[in-house]
Amino acid sequence: MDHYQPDKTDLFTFGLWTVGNVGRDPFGEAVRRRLTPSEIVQKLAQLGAYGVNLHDNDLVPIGAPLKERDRIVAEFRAVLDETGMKVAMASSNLFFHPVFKDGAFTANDPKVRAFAFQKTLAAIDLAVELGAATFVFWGGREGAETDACRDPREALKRLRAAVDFFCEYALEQRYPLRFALEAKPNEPRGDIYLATTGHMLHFIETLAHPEMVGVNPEVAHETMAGLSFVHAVAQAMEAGKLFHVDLNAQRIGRFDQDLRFGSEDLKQAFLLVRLLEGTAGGERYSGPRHFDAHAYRTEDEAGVWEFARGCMRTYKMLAERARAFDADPEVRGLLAEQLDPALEPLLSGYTREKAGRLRALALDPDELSARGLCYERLDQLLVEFLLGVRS
Ligand code: GLT
Ligand code: MN
Ligand code: MN
Repeated sequence: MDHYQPDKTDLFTFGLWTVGNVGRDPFGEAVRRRLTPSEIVQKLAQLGAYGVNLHDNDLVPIGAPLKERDRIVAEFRAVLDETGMKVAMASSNLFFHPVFKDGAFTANDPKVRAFAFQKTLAAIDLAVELGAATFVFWGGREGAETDACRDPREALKRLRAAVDFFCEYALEQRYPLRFALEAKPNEPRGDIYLATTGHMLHFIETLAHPEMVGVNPEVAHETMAGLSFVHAVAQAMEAGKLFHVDLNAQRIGRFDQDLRFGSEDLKQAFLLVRLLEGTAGGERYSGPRHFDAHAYRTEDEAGVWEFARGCMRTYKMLAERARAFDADPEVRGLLAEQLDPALEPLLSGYTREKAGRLRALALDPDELSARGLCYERLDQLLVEFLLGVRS
């Protein structure tokens, strides 16, 4: 039996736009034919995925008459039922059509904003109809090339008004839906508002219904900003806000590469999977593992499926490596050495008595700093586990 063969319990998902990517870039045309949503669902089911994610227009063309929409949705539902595949997440495409060139919810023209609201209301209905539990907002066009065009504070107010509006709508309709905000620092806009997951986490606390809204961090986006993705995800998890996650790979300082999961910076990928799987003891992330990535432009259709297999296989290999690492007696010993359980209770929950006891402790900073922490050894062990030299 192949240890790394995925199945539905792994909760692996792909956006229709990920394996469906035709390889178009700013310098060249499509290199692959467009796969139909049904083809994608069928093939991913064979490969062991749990489900798919979609934008409204990945399924229903923009402006399609209602009858046409209903026919497409019914056909798609039939393929989902036949394959047992789920729609885990859905979204509204608020970036592709030229109408969104100045943003969607932040556009200066209120008619453009109204169109974005109209489109999103319909996309939310579609998401619920297809059984999606999470609705993502990725505001790719919510930004500016020149900040002379609007006060960024006004943009934030408009974004807040929009998210509040859709929360109210979901509540009124009794939709079992949660919203997840996805940050990105730039591309396609010169600067995108709320550039990182940290920005999003603060923004959420300013909303009317913060409990309905979480984040959807993406490896590539945080890495583009030169930040630690692991720290961003950890902050979201600790706040109970990791509603969804976009996995891919990215080299720092580049355009949004959306590469196959684990294909760059394997060490960060290892630490990320370790965090999500909770192998070091923290709470495990229980949501879908979404690969928001696409195959190299060099690939034909077979290469696309190789890419999809690779994302899932690498995740499972890293999970296995992380479990082995965290079960290793030497690793555990090195981590445990740092701890002093007797002292911990003094370091949280202020009381006057605790403050007094802290003051009375004999702590010699020179003595404390003389001690080596063995992190070189710890990290070398990590590398040896990662390379499979130690198991
Ligand atoms: C787009 C973007 C992704 C987002 C998608 C959701 S669309 O492909 O690059 O990062 O997650 O809207
Ligand atoms: Mn994404
Ligand atoms: Mn991306």
